[in-house]
Amino acid sequence: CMATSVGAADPKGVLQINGQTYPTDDWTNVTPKILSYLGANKHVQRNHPLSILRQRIVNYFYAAYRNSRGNPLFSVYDQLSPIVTVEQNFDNLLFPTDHVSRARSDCYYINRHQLLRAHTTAHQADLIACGLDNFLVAGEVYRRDEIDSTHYPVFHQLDAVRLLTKETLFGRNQDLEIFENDWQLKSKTSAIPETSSKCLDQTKQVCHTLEAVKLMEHEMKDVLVGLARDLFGTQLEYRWVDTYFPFTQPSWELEVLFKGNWLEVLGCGIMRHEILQRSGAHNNIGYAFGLGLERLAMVLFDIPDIRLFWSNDSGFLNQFSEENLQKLSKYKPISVYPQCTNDLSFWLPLGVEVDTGFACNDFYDLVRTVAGDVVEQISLIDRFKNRKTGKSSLCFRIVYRHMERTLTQAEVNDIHKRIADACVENFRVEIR
Ligand code: FA5
Ligand code: MG
Repeated sequence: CMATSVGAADPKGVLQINGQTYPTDDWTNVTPKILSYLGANKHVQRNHPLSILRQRIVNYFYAAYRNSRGNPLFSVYDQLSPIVTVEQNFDNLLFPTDHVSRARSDCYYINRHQLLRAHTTAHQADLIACGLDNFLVAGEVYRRDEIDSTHYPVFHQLDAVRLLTKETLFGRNQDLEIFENDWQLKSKTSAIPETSSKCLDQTKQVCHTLEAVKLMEHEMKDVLVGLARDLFGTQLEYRWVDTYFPFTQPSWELEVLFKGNWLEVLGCGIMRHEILQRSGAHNNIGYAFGLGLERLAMVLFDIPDIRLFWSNDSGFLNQFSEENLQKLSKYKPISVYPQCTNDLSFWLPLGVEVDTGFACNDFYDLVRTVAGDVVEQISLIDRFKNRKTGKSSLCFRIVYRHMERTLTQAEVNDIHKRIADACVENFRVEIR
């Protein structure tokens, strides 16, 4: 019932998505299976753990920031279309043209110009250009990635932007400035010298004053630690880790100590002024952050496997309720069904090299398309080149497990066979 051809779209073809027609080209790599997630909207589904977590975070921001009349300052966008342009996902956010995140092997492209957003930050510049200055964006994002209990090609993010003016940032100290020297006068048109391009650089952007950046950093970190305490409890241990994003500088990740491990919760930073400048917010300074809902929800609800968020099983869904958002219930496994492991080895076509000529992500996508969610994990366990024949061999270990029942060996063998056949057809390999 599912198409088995992955990434090899008809160059003259089109894709129909929600009644809209999109041209495909040699960049198209979105699969029918992936497209089936559009509109699932788990983050707004009643009583779904992702929706409960989203509401908790939104409520925290509503309470943390109010205007003089007592109304929430932040507005929320949680139903924006995940189909975005390369400009929205990358260019507007100042990703260098050769940045690795743009690769076909990492994103789901509809064609050369459009893709399924890889982060909810893709909407940032547009919303600022609309005149918004305090907003949250929640939705699902799509990334081609490895397969295990914490990675899934579709997961959910929540992003935030807060812009301040000189008046809101400095209050009574209006003799302070956001911008160095005459930057404010020039900043509508002049190019901002780049202080960093692709590497870690924790210095402030040259256009900002140190006092503006320090105040922003302080407010942002305060509010984010407050959020982490609201979710994990006031006793929480946390740390800030320096990091790099193309669209913020300086940038940090917040990590929290949970059951003995440091867990990355979110990325954040002072927004690159060029983004604000291009979106008509040249008088503002802003902070932004983005967090992953699944990763937090797995910890907060004790959910052991990321696939459970897609379960329609009432045994799973009935365990959660949004009646009392302050009380997060822990997940109780219904039962654990056995795993079934099968290896798949094949020879690559002559001339295709093991390390350069074969993208494992293509294989993972093909497996997802053919087998769906019964595949729990895939690992590359062996690769070598036969000196005599010149052919290269790969061996993948595939772990099968159904979330709701026991799979029979015959069923697993049948799925395994279909994966092998699809590999022969799509990659012209020879099963060993
Ligand atoms: C981003 O996506 C940035 N757009 C976040 C950001 C926004 C930074 C605004 C600064 C300003 P990153 O790829 O690290 O960054 O993902 C952000 C969060 O999403 C991570 O902290 C993590 O919580 C979650 N996340 C990332 N990858 C995965 C994954 N494969 N599975 C589950 N959660 C993930
Ligand atoms: Mg990260």
